[in-house]
Amino acid sequence: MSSSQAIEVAEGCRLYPAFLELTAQLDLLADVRAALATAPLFAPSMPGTGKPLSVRMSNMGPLGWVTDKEGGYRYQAHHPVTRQAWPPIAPRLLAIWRDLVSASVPPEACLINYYSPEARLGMHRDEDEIDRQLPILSISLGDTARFRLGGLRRRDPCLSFELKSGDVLAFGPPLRLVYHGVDRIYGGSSRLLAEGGRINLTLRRVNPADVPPDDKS
Ligand code: MD3
Ligand code: FE
Repeated sequence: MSSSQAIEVAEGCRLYPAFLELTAQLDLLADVRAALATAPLFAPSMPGTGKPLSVRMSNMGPLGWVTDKEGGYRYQAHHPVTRQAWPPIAPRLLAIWRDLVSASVPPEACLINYYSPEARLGMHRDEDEIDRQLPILSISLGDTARFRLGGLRRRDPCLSFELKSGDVLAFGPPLRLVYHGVDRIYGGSSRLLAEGGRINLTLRRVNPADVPPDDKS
C-alpha cells in the first residue's frame, strides 16, 4: 500500500493527497472493472421528476445506493437493472478502509461513480445512511475533479479544491452532513482511464455497527 501525510481541510475532513501510487491505482481500477463486468454502470435519475443524473453508477458490497423516479434515493441489495446481488467489495478497498477508518466495523457499500468529462454532481447531502458516526471514504481515479464543500445549509459559504487520481478523502463528524458536489471534471488531465473521465469510489457504513468502532479520528 502507499500512504501520505493527511491534510485537515476542515474539522472532520481529511485529505490524503497522492495516497495511492500508480500501481495501486491500476490494481484498484482492475477491481472496479471486474465489478462492472457483473454489475454494469446504470443511469440514475431524480426522485419524482425522473430527470437523469449525468453521473453513471454501480456498487460493490452487501448494499448499494440507487435512485430512480419511482423509488427515490435508497440502499438496496441488488442491481436495479440486472436484479443481481452486487459484487463484493474488493479486498484491496477493505484494506484501505481498515487502515484509515475502522478495523472492527466493515463498510457495507462502495458506490462507484463514473464521470465523463461533461458530467457534474450538483450540491447535495448524503443522508440515506443510518450510521452517521463512521466517515465516508472517497477514492479518486482518473481525471482531476473540482470538488466543492459547503456547510450544513445550502447557502453556507463554500470551499473548493481539486481531487486528483490517487487522492483519498475521509469525511466524518461534524462534516458528515454538509452540502458538497463536483463542479467540473478536467478532461484529459489523467491517462489512467483509457476512455477518459473519472471514477470516484465511496466506501460507506449504512447501518449502525453492533460493535463499538475503533477510534481513527
Ligand atoms: C462530504 N461523490 O457519491 S466524494 C457521492 O467525487 C459524492 O463522486 C463525490 O458526493 C464524488 O455522494 C464526492 C467525497 C464525499 C463523499 C461523501 C461526502 C464528500 C462528502 C459526504 C458528506 C460530506
Ligand atoms: Fe455525496
